[in-house]
Amino acid sequence: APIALDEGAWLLPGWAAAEAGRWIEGVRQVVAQAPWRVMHTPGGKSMSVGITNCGPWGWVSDASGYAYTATDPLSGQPWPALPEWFWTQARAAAAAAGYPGFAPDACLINRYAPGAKMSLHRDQDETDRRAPIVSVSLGLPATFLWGGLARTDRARRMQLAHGDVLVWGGATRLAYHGIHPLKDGVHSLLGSERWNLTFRMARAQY
Ligand code: MD5
Ligand code: FE
Repeated sequence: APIALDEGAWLLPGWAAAEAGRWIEGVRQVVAQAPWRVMHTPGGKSMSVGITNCGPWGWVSDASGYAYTATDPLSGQPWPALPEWFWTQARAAAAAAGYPGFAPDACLINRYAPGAKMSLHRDQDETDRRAPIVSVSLGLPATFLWGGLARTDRARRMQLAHGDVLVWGGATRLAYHGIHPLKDGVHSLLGSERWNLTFRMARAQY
């Protein structure tokens, strides 16, 4: 059953764990077409996570800023298709959290190795912020940092484990959040890695 974290934010503990193999297979298919790459912040720093995308739109970051693009800048080809399994599962997770009709057109995939982190930020490159974001965590656990609508609001900490699914909507949709440097460890399916998939409605109307 979903656990309410905050106004509009829900945790579905272990929701994706039973079918982790299908999730992992889907990511491997995506990576075969659009390999993990390091992106750079507009400020010129390289991000510590490996990133790829699937679906009609993919999130990219470079010296000119953040954007959703229809093609992979590495290949010039469209981003790999969103596996049907991903789409139906993300839609079902959103519905379970009270957001029926979620129709993701973008899936950003992050790969964390030990030490990789994500600094405090907001996800605000999507056109229609009424749509939630669905986040699926696989592999090693991570400490998730989750603040308020202002960067200076005190951040709470929460452990995200393999298979956990989060749905961020409503008032939390634009909250600041981040991931602490990943602790070393070994996961039975992903070894020393953590993967996170975020399903977004980048351009579609919710
Ligand atoms: C991660 N990814 O674990 C996280 C999980 C990203 C990102 O932050 O942008 O790729 S997604 C957590 C999230 C999404 C939308 C809103 C909120 C959290 N929030 O309000 O806290 O790699
Ligand atoms: Fe984010």
